Amino acid sequence: MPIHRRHLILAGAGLAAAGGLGVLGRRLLLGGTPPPGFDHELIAQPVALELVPGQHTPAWAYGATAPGTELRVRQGDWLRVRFHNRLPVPSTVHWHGIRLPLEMDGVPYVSQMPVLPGEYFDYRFRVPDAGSYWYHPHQSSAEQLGRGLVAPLIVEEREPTGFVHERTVSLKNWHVDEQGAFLPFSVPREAARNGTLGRLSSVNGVPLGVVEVPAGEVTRVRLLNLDNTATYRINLKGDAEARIYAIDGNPIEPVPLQEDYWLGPGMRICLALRPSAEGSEIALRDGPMRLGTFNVTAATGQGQPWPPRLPPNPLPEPDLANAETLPFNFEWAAKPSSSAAQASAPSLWQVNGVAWDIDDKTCADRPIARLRLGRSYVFELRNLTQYQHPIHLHGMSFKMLASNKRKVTPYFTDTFLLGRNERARVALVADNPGTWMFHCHVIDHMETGLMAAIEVA
Ligand SMILES: [Cu+2]
Repeated sequence: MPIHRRHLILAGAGLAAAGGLGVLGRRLLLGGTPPPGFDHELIAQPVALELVPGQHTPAWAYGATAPGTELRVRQGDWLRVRFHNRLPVPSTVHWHGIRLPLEMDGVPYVSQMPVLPGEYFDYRFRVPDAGSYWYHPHQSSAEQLGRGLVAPLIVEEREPTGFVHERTVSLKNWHVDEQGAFLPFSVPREAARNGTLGRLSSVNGVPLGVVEVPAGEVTRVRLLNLDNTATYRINLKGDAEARIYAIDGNPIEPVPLQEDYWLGPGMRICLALRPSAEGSEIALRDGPMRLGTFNVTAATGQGQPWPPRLPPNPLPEPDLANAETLPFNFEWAAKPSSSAAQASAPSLWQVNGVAWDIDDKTCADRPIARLRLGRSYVFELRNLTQYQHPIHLHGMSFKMLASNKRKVTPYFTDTFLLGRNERARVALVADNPGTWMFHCHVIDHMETGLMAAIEVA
């Protein structure tokens, strides 16, 4: 299967033509030729984890832990990673939420060929936006993410933000039984509903994990949902004040974290957390269920007031007055397959009447929308199902504008949790040439049809 040459040549070349970017945006996005070499060696490999006491789980990990090695890079700098595949299967790395050239996007047969066992691939790109991101394979995703191939990618602001303390809190459920053995990552009966849930939740890879935060001082807590399926209804129980500073990497005007915040698969929030009393604990919860605990330690004496709003990322502002509106319907579409006996995944969901087939390497040759480079678009997202879907777009961020289910203060994001029967309007500038995946981040929804390609040229 040939790679789309035309896209590889265009990738990175079209950004200069994009309107709406300030000088900073152009400087950050237009990297020119990447410097040779690499700064990080990322090894994907089998690792035995002890998730269940006394039992080994045959996980796959980036490095020695799952979630894997946290990569950190400064906004505007190059991220240069040599990815070594020491797994028994082909894999790729997708950098969730990062606006980058297509050939770095990690989608097999669309942006690159799979990296075979024993091979390596150099990922090199500039990171235009600060915030909390993550990386994972885009191949056999239910199994590869399910076994542990997920990890945080933190892009630091170029200037001090006022936060002195910082913690990364990665959430993931594990599909394991009482002996630590893996259970099926995707079951058709569940894929046809909310998705196949793991049974054992974890915080930074530890069931009921503990994170320490100092008393009376503000800590930046980067909360990442790296799970295949779970939407966590995030709330805190304990004596602490918490404010949301950013959604999916992008700053918002800080607002208190009040009731449950619904954090769908792939989504992130940046919290500022100020606990009161040393020695107390704050439960991090999913609805009524405890996921983990913040243990409040002694003040460090570096206490700071609440930092101001984080600086905005250099995102292009959609031109709504001249934007073309495109409808996207997300539908339930189970139909018996004529080749059901051979099919590895059933066809259950579709976007605009088309179900993605993960076994058909030519699906991306038939994009469901073709956008003109540099133009603005409004996407009308219609969820015609009884289940919620975290809708994610590669290559570009979009601005959430409105919903028929909730009041929206517009904000930029890469993933929007589209509720059951919800209709939402989002807008973007098509400033990044390529063929970009547009899909639900419930992994077994994605693998049973809820994915599409959008072309920008
Ligand atoms: Cu979905």
